[in-house]
Amino acid sequence: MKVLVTGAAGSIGTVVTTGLADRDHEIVGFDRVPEPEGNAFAWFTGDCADLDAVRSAFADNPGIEAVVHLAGLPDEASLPEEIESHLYTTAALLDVMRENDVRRIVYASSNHAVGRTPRRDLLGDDVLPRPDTFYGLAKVAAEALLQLYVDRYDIEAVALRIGSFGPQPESLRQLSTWLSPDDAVRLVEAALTAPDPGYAVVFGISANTRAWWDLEPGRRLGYEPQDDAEAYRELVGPDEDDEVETAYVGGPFVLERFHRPAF
Ligand code: 15L
Repeated sequence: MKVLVTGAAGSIGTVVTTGLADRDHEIVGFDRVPEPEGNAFAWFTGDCADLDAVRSAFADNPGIEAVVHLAGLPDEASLPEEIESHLYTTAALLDVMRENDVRRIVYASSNHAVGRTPRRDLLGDDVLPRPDTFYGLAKVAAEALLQLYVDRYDIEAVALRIGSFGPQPESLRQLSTWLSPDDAVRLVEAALTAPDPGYAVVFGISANTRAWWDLEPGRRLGYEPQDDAEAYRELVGPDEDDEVETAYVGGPFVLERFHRPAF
């Protein structure tokens, strides 16, 4: 499948582009940073909040069949910055997908879309939006936009509410929320190739023994995670922040130090 991947130079983007290319997908990387040295696939340098840049990326790379949208601020910023980074980029991609008859988009949403939800047993894909930050709020808005385009047009969208992506879990909370690099590739490939997902929400975590989120909706799309954060439990020492980090889904993002004026 020929796939445009935004945020291709980022930490998750680097892993996902390499992993998808290894699985015989044809990658077009899209990022604000120039093509990295030694890059092995097509590259477009631009900002995906810029409609003209997105149009050029598609025009320069005919035959794109799907979009994986990973670009965006990874942390809290002002409301306008978050809205541009997550909502406007998604809107530009969706409109240009429609212009080019591209149907499938896989979106890197975040657990912070529901981050203010108090921790209880397993959360399913039906949990109501409850952002913990403007970052989480912009993810909610982008998810809603995807739903709107699926309902209105011939678009299929899978929103991945990613937990804590990284080489290994680094806190007690991350023993529950970790998404390993290999599972990230499995997750994105499943979301790209699942038949008829309509609009689907999937929590992006590995097969963690202490998972906070139900893996069943992902399994229904063909996502079979192989890693478990528990393998690293000896490396994660007790920390004074553990209690607050595990009280809410969004962990540290609920803390007062993340509060800021909207503008
Ligand atoms: C995210 O969505 C953030 O991009 C990342 O910085 C972490 O906070 C992660 O979630 C997490 O919840 O661990």
